Amino acid sequence: MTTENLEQSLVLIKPDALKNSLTGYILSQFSEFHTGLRFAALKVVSVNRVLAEEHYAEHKGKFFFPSLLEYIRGYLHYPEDPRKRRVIAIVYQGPKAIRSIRDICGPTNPHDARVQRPGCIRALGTVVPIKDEKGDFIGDRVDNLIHASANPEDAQREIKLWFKPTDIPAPMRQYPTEINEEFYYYKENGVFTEHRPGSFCFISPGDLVWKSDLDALRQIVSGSSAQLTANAVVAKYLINKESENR
Ligand code: 3AN
Repeated sequence: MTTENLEQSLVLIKPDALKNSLTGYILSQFSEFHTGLRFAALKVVSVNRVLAEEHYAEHKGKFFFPSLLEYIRGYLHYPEDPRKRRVIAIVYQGPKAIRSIRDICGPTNPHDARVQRPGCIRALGTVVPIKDEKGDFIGDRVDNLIHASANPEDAQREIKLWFKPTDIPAPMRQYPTEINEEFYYYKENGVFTEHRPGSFCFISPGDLVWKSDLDALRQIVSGSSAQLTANAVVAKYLINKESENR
């Protein structure tokens, strides 16, 4: 089978799944033996604020957004222990990967999952009431153990958001890359081509980067409108950098 027949999907094993020791169960549900899926990339991530906000950008402004950020960042399941605030991020590759992974996960809401697809992964999830500052109920938080890309466009956006090209073996990379020729620095939601006090260099000449990231960076530094925000490009370079973690 050529790579054109193969889809990729981003899966996140979320903090509630780690807390309940469901990692092995989830990985066996996706096992290549049953599904034909293969690992293209995998890493343990302490989710920084920028990455959480970019991953869930479509939900910004909804009542559950602040709670969703705290959830994916592990603060809800591990309020006392930063060492345990992690997700496992995986790129799977395989035939019809997006549909087959979503089927194994089941519906977004665990209550629906238990009724509609007993035995799916999310049937093991929970629904938790969210209260406002006065203690009044404002809606539910959905702790559904796992994230899986919903369609090919989301998969591409999410894989490029969480992973650098060099996190994925070259024969498995599905999106265009380019060799960068500039120094790019980041500080407080902005990118620059010269060092400024307090900034850090996130890519250097010779680094292999996603072409779409480089297109966006060139547009951002020249002041024109870009397809991606600086934060959407930089989020993956902040992963597991302690100082950027809150
Ligand atoms: P899915 O994860 O099934 O693709 P999305 O992308 O609509 O679902 O939602 C992303 C995450 O946002 C969900 N996994 C869930 O944690 C949370 N979420 C979505 N819709 C709601 C809702 N109506 N109430 C509370 N949380 C929600």
